[in-house]
Amino acid sequence: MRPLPNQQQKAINEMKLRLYFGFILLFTLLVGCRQQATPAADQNLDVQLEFSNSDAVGESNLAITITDAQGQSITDAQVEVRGDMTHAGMTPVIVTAQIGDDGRYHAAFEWTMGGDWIVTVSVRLADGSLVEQTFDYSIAGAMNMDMSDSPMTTPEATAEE
Ligand SMILES: [Cu+2]
Repeated sequence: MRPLPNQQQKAINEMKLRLYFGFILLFTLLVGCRQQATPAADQNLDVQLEFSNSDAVGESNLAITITDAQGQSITDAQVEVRGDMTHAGMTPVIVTAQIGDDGRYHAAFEWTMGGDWIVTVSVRLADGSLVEQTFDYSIAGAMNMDMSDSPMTTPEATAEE
């Protein structure tokens, strides 16, 4: 019996195997993340999006209603909302909406700048499939200059003369 070389070889083989499956898993996850989201209409889903404020820069609350072909509300989905401006260089606004007692999904959302926005509602259904619906908004106003949360704004800086 020559235990050492065999065991070493076995250990190496095992490591290779683990790496191999690790890569397969990683690849699957990466592909999974870019999973083909289908338009909501293709799944016979109706996605409605409402904002408390959708015409000016600032804080807003959104509500999403998702209904199936039978008109039943879907309340067990995972819903993410992403706001992108149509011009480059903006950080998207991404929020997760939570289901409420009213059967709608809610989240706080901030229009951080005036201009044209594309809001994408991503719905991960209970069966794992991903459905998307986009909405266009035109927001009035310039960039949000309310920097009250920013450490750059000190009381002295805003003091009046
Ligand atoms: Cu912008």
